Amino acid sequence: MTEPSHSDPARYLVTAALPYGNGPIHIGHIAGAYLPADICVRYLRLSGRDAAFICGSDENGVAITIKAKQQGISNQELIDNSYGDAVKAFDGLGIKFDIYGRTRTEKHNQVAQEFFLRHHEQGYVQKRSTEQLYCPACDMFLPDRYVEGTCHHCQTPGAKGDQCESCGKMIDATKLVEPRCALCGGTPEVKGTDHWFLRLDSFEKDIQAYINAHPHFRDNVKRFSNNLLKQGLIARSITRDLDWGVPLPLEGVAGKVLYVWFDAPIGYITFTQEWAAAKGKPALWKQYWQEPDSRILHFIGKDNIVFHAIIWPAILMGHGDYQLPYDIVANEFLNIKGAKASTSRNYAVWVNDYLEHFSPDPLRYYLSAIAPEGSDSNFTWEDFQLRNNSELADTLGNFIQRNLVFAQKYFEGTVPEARELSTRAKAMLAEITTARVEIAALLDAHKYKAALERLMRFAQGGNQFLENEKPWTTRKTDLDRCAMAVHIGLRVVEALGVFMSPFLPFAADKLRLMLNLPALAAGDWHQESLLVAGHAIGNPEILFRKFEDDEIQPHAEQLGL
Ligand code: B3M
Ligand code: ZN
Repeated sequence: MTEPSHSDPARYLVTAALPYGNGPIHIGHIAGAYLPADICVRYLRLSGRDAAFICGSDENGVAITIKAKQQGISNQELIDNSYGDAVKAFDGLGIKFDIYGRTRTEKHNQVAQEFFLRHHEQGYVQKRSTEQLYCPACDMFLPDRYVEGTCHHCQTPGAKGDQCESCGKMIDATKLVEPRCALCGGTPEVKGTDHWFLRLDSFEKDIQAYINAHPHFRDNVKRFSNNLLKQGLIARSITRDLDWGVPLPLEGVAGKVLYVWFDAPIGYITFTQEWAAAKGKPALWKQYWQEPDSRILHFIGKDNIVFHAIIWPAILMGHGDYQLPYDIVANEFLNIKGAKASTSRNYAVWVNDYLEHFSPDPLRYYLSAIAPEGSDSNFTWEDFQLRNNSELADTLGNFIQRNLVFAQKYFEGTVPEARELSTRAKAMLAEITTARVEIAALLDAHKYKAALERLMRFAQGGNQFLENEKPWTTRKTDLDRCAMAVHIGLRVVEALGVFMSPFLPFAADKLRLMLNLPALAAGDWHQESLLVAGHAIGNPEILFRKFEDDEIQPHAEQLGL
């Protein structure tokens, strides 16, 4: 294992976990992976770094076939519906991938099969005969979590085939007493079938070295990975008996496909290739994946840690031509009103429902403010309303508004001249520089919640400055002093517009128009102020409005509980 380079890389490849194509996107998904990834990419670009942002839908696997059957539609219909919902949700929230691909393509099959064959040739996968529960009525081998029965350790009935909730022990599904198919209630039988196992044990030392060489991983990733490594890695089956997946590229294996968690992360590569091809530079993807001066960042929810920190690096190592992920940014869960979100119980806040009633920035703000970075966090509609009204509208929006209106009303819509700076004004200008540096450091460290807090502290400092300088008073007593205060206030507004743009891109764009400044471009994080005395500003508009109780109430009630 070579040590990763910590010097500034030539380019970044940022991915967000591929949403599973069996249902709509809810705000837990957004807080867990997509929003922090989007903020990261927006910030990287704004600070002058090159970043490709890759995502797409994960469309193989048994869970899709089961959900489609339950809904009485075809697998294809289900994944098409999910794809449409996801594209709309991400677009509406301003989460802007460079590509949003799909894993059900011939191209992806080829990329995934090439990975499998590499591993196969080098002896990293091994064929083994196994015994599994097969449901004759459903005509399928049952995944462990679709079998129920009495636990063979503690005799508690109603145990699922992977783990017993009563005694906590791992269950061998074929040993369940009186097993039942969770799909049809029928009695499954034990049947022999061959599978191909990825020899994770042969990568154990290298994976441990990899984790050790990345001390910047978040604690949850390190803890989880080290824990698994301590128990020892064992070979895992990477094939399934199913007709919905990437066909196993070997002779005489009809009906076998790759396990979805083997092909899904390879989707990151497939989509990068498709993105590069669409740009007319078909070899460009290699720079991002294969050259050591690139940095690969994966944003995921905590339930995906094992796949990204252990299995995926093993898949990449076994292939040999690829860089390993530089960082795996895993978030904890976002609960809804204290309870775990659940798609099957329809207990969630669906993004496209939200977008029918509200604009995207308030949700981006709130989900960043309560980001589940170090521990689970909690969404409630009441808190969403409160923080929107008191922080976004009052602290941030009102400060911006006051300065712009003042300039419009008393300085003919131009930036007034600051002839002589008060001590407070000098301190405020210094704070612009300090905030810029500190927010950047937090964003570079993927501490999005703290970065937003720092930004809000900066806005509060601006409010305080105005309160102290009282331009509404000095307007009548000392016009030069008043002009100076408004000048500095507008400089703070301008800086806020830059700092908030990764979090609140829609409002930031609007603010640039209101300041009559060109749209933000790559590298502008470090831009010198463009607000020279005499610069004509545009028309001030309300950036963030408050939410009334009766707009919020119906949503809160709909969640019930
Ligand atoms: N589709 C997320 C999930 O279903 C999974 C992520 C794949 S990332 C390669 O939990
Ligand atoms: Zn069945």
